[in-house]
Formats: sequence, C-alpha cells, structure tokens
Amino acid sequence: MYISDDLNVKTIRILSAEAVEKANSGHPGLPLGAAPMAYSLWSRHLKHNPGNSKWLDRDRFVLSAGHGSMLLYSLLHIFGYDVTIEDIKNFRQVGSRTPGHPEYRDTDGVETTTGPLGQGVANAAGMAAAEAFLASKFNRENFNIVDHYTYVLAGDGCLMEGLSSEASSWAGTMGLGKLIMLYDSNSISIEGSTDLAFKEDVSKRYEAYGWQVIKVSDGNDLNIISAAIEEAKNEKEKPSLIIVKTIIGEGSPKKQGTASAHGEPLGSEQLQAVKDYYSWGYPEFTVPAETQSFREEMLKKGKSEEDKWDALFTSYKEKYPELADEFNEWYNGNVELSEKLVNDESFWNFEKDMATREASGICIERLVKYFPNLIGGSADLAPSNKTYMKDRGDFSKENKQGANIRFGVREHAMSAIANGIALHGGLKVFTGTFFTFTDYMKAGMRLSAIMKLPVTYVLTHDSIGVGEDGPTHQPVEHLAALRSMPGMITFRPADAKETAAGWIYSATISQKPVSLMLSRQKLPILKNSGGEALKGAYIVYEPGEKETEGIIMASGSEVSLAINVAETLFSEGIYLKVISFPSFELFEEQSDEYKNMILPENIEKRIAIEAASSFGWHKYTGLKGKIFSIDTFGASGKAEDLFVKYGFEKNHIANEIKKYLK
Ligand SMILES: Cc1ncc(C[n+]2csc(CCOP(=O)(O)OP(=O)(O)O)c2C)c(N)n1
Ligand SMILES: [Mg+2]
Repeated sequence: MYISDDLNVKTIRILSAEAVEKANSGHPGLPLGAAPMAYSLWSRHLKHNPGNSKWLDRDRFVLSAGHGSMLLYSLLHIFGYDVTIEDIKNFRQVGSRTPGHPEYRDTDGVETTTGPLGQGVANAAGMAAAEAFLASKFNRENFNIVDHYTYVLAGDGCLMEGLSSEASSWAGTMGLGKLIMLYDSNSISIEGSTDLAFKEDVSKRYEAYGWQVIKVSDGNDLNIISAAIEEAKNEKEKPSLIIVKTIIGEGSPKKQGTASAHGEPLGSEQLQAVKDYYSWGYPEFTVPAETQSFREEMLKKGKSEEDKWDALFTSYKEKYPELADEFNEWYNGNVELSEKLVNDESFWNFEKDMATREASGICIERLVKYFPNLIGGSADLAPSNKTYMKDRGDFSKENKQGANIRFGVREHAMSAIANGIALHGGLKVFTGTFFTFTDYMKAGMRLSAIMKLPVTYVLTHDSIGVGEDGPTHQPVEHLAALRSMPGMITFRPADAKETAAGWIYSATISQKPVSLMLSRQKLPILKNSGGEALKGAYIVYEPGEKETEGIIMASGSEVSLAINVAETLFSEGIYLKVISFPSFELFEEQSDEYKNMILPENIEKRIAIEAASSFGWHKYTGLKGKIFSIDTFGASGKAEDLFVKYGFEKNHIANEIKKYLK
C-alpha cells in the first residue's frame, strides 16, 4: 500500500464520521467499513473524469446502500468532483448538495438516487444493459466508443430485498458481463446480526443466477480487493459479485461490529477513539495536503482519460460519419424529429375502432421509425400489453442488439432497470404490465418521478374492462394512487387518437415519467378527439349554441359513454358538454384562461364518470358535483356485464343526472 493510499482511505473514513457527527444524523458504519473497497475501485479501476461527471463513456458507480451516502460524498470530494468541504460540512441540511441519501441531480457525480435498498442494484443492471446495447450498436473494430463498466456497492439490506434478486437473476440471464457488484458483507443490519433473518449462502445464490462470485476475506486489503476487481473485469460473459468481508464501524472500539454503528453518530468520545485508532491528529474536516495533491492528480488523470476518448471519437467520426451523427442524436435527442412527429398526420390516423392497448402497439411501431433508440418490453405480458416490436429482436445474452427486453415476471425490477437505462443515456425506454400490478413496481415508479426520468409505463387492462379475471386484476384505486404521485404524468386515453397523443407526449415532450392507462376492450374512435388531448382536458362534445347546464368529465373508456349520455339528454332538451380528461397533470399545466374555458367557474353542475375510485375527482366536481365511480373492489364476470353492475350504463346514468340536475 502506498503511503498516500493509506492516508486517502483514512481521510474518507474520518471525513465521513465527522460529517455525520456534525449533522448529528446519518450512518457512519458503512463508510468506516467499506472505505477501502470503494477507494481501491475508484483509485485503481474506475474510468471517470471528475472534471466532467457527464462524460458519456465513464464507468458508472452506484451506491445502492444509499444510507452510506457520506462514503460517496467523501469519495467525490477527494477525487476532485464539485463537492467541497463546505458541502460536506452541510451534510443533511436543507438545500445542501449533500442530502441524507444520494439524490440524482443534486450532487455532481451522483449517478442515481438511492436509499430504498436494492434499487441501486437494479439501476446498475439497467445501466449495464444500456451499455451493452449501445456498444453492440455503435462499436466498430478498433473503435470501442461505448466501453465502460457499471459498478454497484450493495449491503446486506440490498441483498435481502427481493428487488435485487429479481434484477440479479435477470442480469445473469442476460449475461451482463460488465456489471460488477461489491458486497459490503458486514453481517450487520439495523436490528443486529443478519443471522436474525438472513442465513442463506449468498454466494451459491448468485452462482445459481449465473454470476461469477469472488470472495475477499480482508476488507482492508486494497491489493486483494483490486485483484478481485481485475478478475471481475476479465469475466465478460457473466456479471460478477465480489463478496468483501468487512467490519461495520471499523475503528470504533465500542461500536464496531455492532448495529449501533449503523445509523447514529458515533458520539464525540467514540469519534475521538476512531481518530486515535487511525492515528489521526488533524483538526476537524481536514483534508491533508497529500490527499489534496492526490485530488489534483485525479483531476488531471480524469481529463486525460476523457481526452483519449475524445480523440477516439474524432477519428471514429471521420471513418463512420453517419454512425457518429446517429450516436450524437441518440444521446442528445433531436428536436426537429419530435416536431415532425407531432405534425405527421399518419401518426394520428387509425382505420377502425380498437382497444387503446392495440392503438398503443401501433404507436410503438410507428415511433420506432422515428426513434431507433426506443427499447423496452414487458414483464411477461407483451402479447397482452402490445409492447413487442416486430423485427427488432430480443435483447439477450447472445444478442445485445435486440431492442425488445424480456423482463420476465419481475415488475419491481423492471421499473428500476428502466430507470437505470434512462439514467445511462442514449436510449428511450418503456415498460409494460397490467395496470393492477403497478402495486408491484410502484417503488421504482416513484424513483422515476423523484429523478424526473422520462420512462414510459404501458399499463393495460385498466378498470373492470379486464372482466373475468376478477378483483385482483381490476385496478380501482390505482389511478388515484398514480395521480397522487408528484411528478408522475398519468394519461388515460379515450380512443386510439388520444393514445397517439399520450405516446407523442411521452416519447418526445416529457421530461418526466408517463403512465399510459390503456383498455383491453375495444373503444370507438371519437369524432373530435386528437391533439387537443395534449392539454390534459378538452371539449369533446358540445350540444349546441345554448349555454350548457353542466359539464360531464370522463376519461378513457367512459368518454364515449359520457358522450352517449349527453346526446340522450340533449334529445330531451338538456344541454351538457363533455370534457375528455385523459390527464389531470397536463391539464394543471395549462393557463388559467384555458382551464376556465374548459371548466368555467360559474358552472356548478359538474359530473365525473370514471370506472375507478372517486378519490381525487372532487377537485374538479366540487362539493356539489356528482361522481359515477367504483369505490369497492371489482368482481369476476364479462366486462359488459360488470359495467352494468357498477352502474356504467347509459340510461342509468342519464336518469341519475336528471335527478341530480333537479
Ligand atoms: C426498502 C428499504 N427498507 C428499509 C430501509 C431502512 N433501512 C435503511 S438501512 C437498513 C439496514 C441496512 O443494512 P445493511 O445493508 O447491512 O447496511 P449496514 O448496516 O451494514 O450499513 C434498513 C432496514 C430502507 N432504506 N429501504
Ligand atoms: Mg450490513
């Protein structure tokens, strides 16, 4: 070990413990135990440029054990990222660049938001998959312009979570050889020894997943750890797990090896004891001069790494100009193309009435022509979700060029893998499952929303239109749940044209995740639907000149019903206009003027028709409004019969509305 290595590792340990102490909150145990493995990786293997955290071909590093955030912030600081000592002193304070858990977009060099254990493992699998796909698309002999590893540091908790099992099983099956996981195996979690609840042989489990497993018994030995990483890098067919035995809170005589090192400050006496243990005599928050010059060295080294890549790319561009342009387009997007798509009439054209899931499938095929970097798939429901792209192959161990991702029956991992793909850059990603199973992947969807990642969620079989499969398969409260998620755009189209609007929004305009709620059953193409749907709500039926007595709002499969009801009432002299309301969130983004035009303040008679929970509708109907909804679980039966059973029938609703208007 070089003297400076030793000092750098100590600096990471002490800075982390000091920051937790100052914040009086945080997790000192992981940084104290895992600093050597992380340092060994960063100093000897990680290809990155701390001066440009966005360099496209950098290795990715994910701290899945997000509670150990101070480890990451200390690393970022001493390697030269834009994380200052001031930032570290502000650990966990409001508005600081060093929040409690790593937050994507808040901190230079943080690749993904972690904290919910296991998410980072799946994100890393997604990043590694993206790298493999892009490499197979763009690399040419002697021109490996996409060529990086994805590293993830996980703890016991991450590996206890089912999510990491789903993702690791998938990564093994896909043969993601450039995915390398360092496991901080300290056998401690919050309640105490992992033996309390976690006794399996992780190594055998990962071997069964198709991973290479390497064991390191001394978590302080930089050379052995480095050799293990080298071995992992050399295995190109399988992902690698490096199990590193560590001691949580190492250096604290009273706390090391115990759960009390996990999630509370050491206390001044134990912090001093740690400093004594590591013979650390500097004042608080000192980065020794040698480590500061190491920082300068790393900045220089990083720059020259990126310069090398720039030179490679320049000659690539000379030799393969079209590919180079395409590469830039994939990574940076193409505004003109998006505009062209919105104005492409054939994109909006549908020949016949169809289920919106079917329309979505057609949209995906049409989008592929515009965006060859569109990749995605379903959690084993592609035939039902209509997500499979013809002629684009399957992504697999043997074929990294395949754009159809077979996620297997793994909804949770699917969302987190999709987040990883979106984070990587270069690709547009979508996922698919039954709407009701968003419950299984909501944690990943929530992270898409927190990170503002444009992931598209194709959610078919909405409401009771699912029919015979019964209440477990019939989403009732799910729409309200997703509408309540900040930053998630929900979109429940009424017909094929509105579905096109949803897809256009999602694939070209949105900077956020979009959930498309799609029907299994056929829906009529509406006369007045189309691009207006991009405003979230618009008038889809107006009875005539006379001022309307009220408004009916509806979404998805209930819009055509609402129009039928309004037409029936119109024949009896009752004037109601119908608003198609595919997206609460897009409507909220409109001007006050537009909103007031759609929902005039003076109209008190407001009716909503939606075959789902009423939760959330009162905002638009007001207290004097009337809502036709489903506030119980569904039932098994034919869709047509169920809609009648739950009151979604023209004459019934028309009669109820007449009573209400009186
Ligand atoms: C999904 C999820 N469940 C629970 C938690 C709360 N939590 C944070 S850390 C932790 C224990 C983690 O143990 P381990 O990964 O071994 O970390 P160590 O104590 O070794 O640092 C728990 C339960 C969480 N962050 N995410
Ligand atoms: Mg642990």
